[in-house]
Amino acid sequence: RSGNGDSRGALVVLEGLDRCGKSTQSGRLLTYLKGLGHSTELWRFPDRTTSVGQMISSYLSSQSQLDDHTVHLLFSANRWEKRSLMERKLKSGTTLIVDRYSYSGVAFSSAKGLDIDWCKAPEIGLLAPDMVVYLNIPPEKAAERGGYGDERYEKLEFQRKVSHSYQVLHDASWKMIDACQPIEDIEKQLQEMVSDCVRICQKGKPLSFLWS
Ligand code: 2DT
Ligand code: MG
Repeated sequence: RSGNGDSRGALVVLEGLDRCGKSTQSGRLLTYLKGLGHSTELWRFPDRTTSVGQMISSYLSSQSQLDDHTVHLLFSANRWEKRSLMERKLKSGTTLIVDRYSYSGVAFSSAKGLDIDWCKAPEIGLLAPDMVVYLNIPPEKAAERGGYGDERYEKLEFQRKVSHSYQVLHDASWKMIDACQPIEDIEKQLQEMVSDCVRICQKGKPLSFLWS
């Protein structure tokens, strides 16, 4: 089912606070789509395997200090360095499930006080997702889930600000899922949403670009 004619893969982005269940759900969604015979890959940003990604990773683990604007641009550069591969994969019929994307970039940096339009600017021209799913959880509930790790942003106080930024950033096209539900319920809802999206992309929906 891949690589035929105009049929392309879907770009599906999962967003949400730390500990909202993105990684669990994106893994399950990958298994589901592969099981249906769709060529599918799971990506995540930041992609810590590149040299830019290693700078980001060292910043997040507080092994290095960077100006807020600088690290914002590194996160964006980390998406730009994957852009052409992303386009090739989608055009060859592979669906990409992406755990965090430009919305995390804007939500986390604007939560630090950076101007939202300044934050959005370097994302212009990246591929726009065909679907954004927001796993919605109150920051307090997320914090109760087995605790955060000890990376830079994993603090309740900051996650409250990020939650607010996501509320400012989201639009009517985002699919909202109540992330406090049982894992299997979330999984089912996600499967339904994504199946529709994959079908529409297979039928030749054109790729679009941020911010749209
Ligand atoms: P993970 O916990 O998902 O590895 O993310 N972040 C992420 C940003 O500040 N800007 C971005 O552009 C992206 C993609 C969210 C590590 C942290 O990095 C934040 C949490
Ligand atoms: Mg994290």
